[in-house]
Amino acid sequence: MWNYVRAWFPDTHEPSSPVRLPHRKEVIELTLRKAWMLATAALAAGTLVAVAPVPADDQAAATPSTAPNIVLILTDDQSYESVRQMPYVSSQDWVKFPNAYAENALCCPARASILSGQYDWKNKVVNNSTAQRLDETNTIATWLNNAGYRTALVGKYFNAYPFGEGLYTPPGWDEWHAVYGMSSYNQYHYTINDNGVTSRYGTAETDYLGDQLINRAVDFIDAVPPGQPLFLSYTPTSTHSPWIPAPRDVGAFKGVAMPKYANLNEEDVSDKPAWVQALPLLDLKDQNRKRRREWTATLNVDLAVKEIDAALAATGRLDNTVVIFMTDNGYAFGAHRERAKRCPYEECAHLPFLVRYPHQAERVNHRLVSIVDVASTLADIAGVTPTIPQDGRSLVPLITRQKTSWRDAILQHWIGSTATGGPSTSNVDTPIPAFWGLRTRRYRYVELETGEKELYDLRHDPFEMRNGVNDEAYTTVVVALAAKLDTMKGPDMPVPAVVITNQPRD
Ligand SMILES: [Ca+2]
Ligand SMILES: [Ca+2]
Repeated sequence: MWNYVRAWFPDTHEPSSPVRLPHRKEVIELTLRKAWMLATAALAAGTLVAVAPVPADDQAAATPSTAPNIVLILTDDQSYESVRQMPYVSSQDWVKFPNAYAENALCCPARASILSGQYDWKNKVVNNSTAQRLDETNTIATWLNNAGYRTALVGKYFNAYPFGEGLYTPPGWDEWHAVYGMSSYNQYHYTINDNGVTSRYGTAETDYLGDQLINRAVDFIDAVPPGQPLFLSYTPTSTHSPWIPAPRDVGAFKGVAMPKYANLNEEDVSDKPAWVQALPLLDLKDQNRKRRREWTATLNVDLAVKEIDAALAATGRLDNTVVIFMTDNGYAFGAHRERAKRCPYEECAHLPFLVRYPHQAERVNHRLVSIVDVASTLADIAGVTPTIPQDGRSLVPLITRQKTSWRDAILQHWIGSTATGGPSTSNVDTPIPAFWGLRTRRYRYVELETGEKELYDLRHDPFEMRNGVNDEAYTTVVVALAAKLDTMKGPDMPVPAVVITNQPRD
């Protein structure tokens, strides 16, 4: 993978220059392409006339909406610790949820759970080959759009979008700026669908995808009529392999030592399931190089948050906007010898999860948050009721310090995979058997389809080095967690069958 990346971009990213985050006007001037601007302006004009609830001339007479604006920053494969490397995000006051987890730590299932508020086996998106199963007519986009929100998706939708279906925009989205499939990870040489008009970009510095997405997000915010609440789903891909940073960020972490976590290349895996025991030791220098690239590529998302905030401030919306910053799944970078994601362990399932909410001071909330909570939370903020059953719960009571009961465990699930037949250089094709798991404040408990089980006491073993499922000291704990898992799974779980053939690289 590394050699592939280096060979593909032999010159663009060689120079080392100091980090400099330009003001958004500078970014716009640097990156906006005239042809794209003209096409979008024409489209936007037509679209606005068609869907704006109030004619432009009558806007002054309209009653301004008090519904909060909502910005969902959804990064891709971002490792938990890398958020600390984002200077602007780190400088903001957030309600921080340090115990947030994906149910299924993979792109499409995670994104479908965010859109639907349902577990993967309920919304039927159980891996990256099944995103077309999502009912796109019933998502946070349709709920908020029906409630009067002007909605936009800017970035990645699903890995295989548009599924061979052409230039379609899913229901509920007024503005649609979705990158096409696998091309979206490269940051150059990608195709993007702007409201039905596709553009193909090349290798010029101004083509850098992250900057192009920033421009689209800012343009969207600028164009929403005053008085109409907005919902922006900003879904960049620079934090995903092959971790291509913006030209201005290259070299930002040169010479910086990478963390040495205890579970990197876990030496004794005799306590682990067979799938982990089958993993070879990784080249940690290579893993560190990738982690450093991830940190560097993350800086463009940091810039995006800053520019989106600037646009919200310039349009008078900042004080009435909820911002959620999160990722769809984590990334292992060699923890337990795993290179990527989907694993049940912390590095795969643990999500950065930050909320900036009007009139709420910075603080930490340690409650257990699941990725399925996002949809109910956005609906609650918008004052609408989801029209499909929700597996998640609104986080608003936690954010606004209301007393409420809360869950004591997060459900985890993976449908299982064999070798995918993908590119031999793929770093995501580790075969991982199906499993169900729980994450409580203290424990992780996993049951695999192989019959293997795992228990980690995170209070004493935060790096999950010692599987204690057969330790007599934990017998009572295991019995209780097994019963809890049965309860949370429900009495019957018709997990949709999956035939995995040429699963899209994720
Ligand atoms: Ca992902
Ligand atoms: Ca071990």
